[in-house]
Amino acid sequence: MTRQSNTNFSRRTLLSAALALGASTQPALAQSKQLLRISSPAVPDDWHAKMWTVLKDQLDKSAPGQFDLQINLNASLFKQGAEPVAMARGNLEMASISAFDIAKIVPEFSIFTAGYVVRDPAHLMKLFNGPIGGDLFKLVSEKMDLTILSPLYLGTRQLNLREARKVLTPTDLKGVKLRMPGSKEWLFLGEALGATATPLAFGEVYLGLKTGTIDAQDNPLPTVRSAKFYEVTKQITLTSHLVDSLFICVPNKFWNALNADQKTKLQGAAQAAAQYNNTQRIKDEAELVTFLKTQGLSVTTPDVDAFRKSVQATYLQSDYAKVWPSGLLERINATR
Ligand code: KDO
Repeated sequence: MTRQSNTNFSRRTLLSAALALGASTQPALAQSKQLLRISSPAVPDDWHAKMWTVLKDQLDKSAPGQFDLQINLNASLFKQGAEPVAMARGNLEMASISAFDIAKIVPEFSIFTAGYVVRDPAHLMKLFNGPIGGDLFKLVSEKMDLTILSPLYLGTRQLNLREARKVLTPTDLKGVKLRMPGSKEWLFLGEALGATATPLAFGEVYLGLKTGTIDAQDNPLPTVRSAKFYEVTKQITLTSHLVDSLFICVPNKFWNALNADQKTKLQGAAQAAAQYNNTQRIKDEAELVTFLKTQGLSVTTPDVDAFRKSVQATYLQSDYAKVWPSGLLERINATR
């Protein structure tokens, strides 16, 4: 009886000591680290998913113990396109958002959702790392409350068809159910290519192609490989219709709460991640035609000039072009 109560006493003592310790050390530790949740729809094997580990590793070295960085891929934390709202609500600290996500709130940005505007990855990086990017990123900060830490090259989008088909000009895509991500800016691009654009989240594309609910999808070749779309399609048509970008960004509130040293280190890590992604992706794009052929796909070259003329005319006649800042297209074209 006595032993028993002694044991009870010592257990209670231990328990309260442990609770006291926990209460004093754990929150203190948690408070000293900035929570940095990242969400991306990318599959783990894609470069713009792997780049988050590059960012994390660099930050662990340059600012050890200062960030609690959590990487969530496959849209497991937020669905594709929901990241800006999640950041505005304080539920997410970092994402790589697209020009299409931005154009919903900053219509001027829709110039980068238009087919055949940006020429190649070097042009893209020059545009966004120069004065054009500077002006537009300022608008993003004002209208979306987001700070862009680095642009990155997502790749050049190509058509990927479930069944082999002769595709030379946009008219050859008439009636083709082309999957696009779910926003009107994306659907417009699909229609401008001559297809019947159908919205579908990235995570559902593989199954859509396999079962035939869609006839085609468009993505850069590295994504065709990493998401294994080549397993459920028969043709790649090299339209090169969009030199696509993403933007690594954080909410202004989060950014402004960092000290100057943390800002420098986080931006440096974001730029290193983007650089890693760009290098790997460009290398991959040069090699993947061969890989895709070995997987049994036919890789065809359409009349790219016919696509370019038709897509550019469609954009120039659209409401999108009406809100492009005057002279911006000319400045983009003149950037070499
Ligand atoms: C896609 O859904 O086709 C797309 O390529 C759109 C991009 O903006 C981006 O969201 C990307 O998917 C994902 O990161 C998956 O690679």
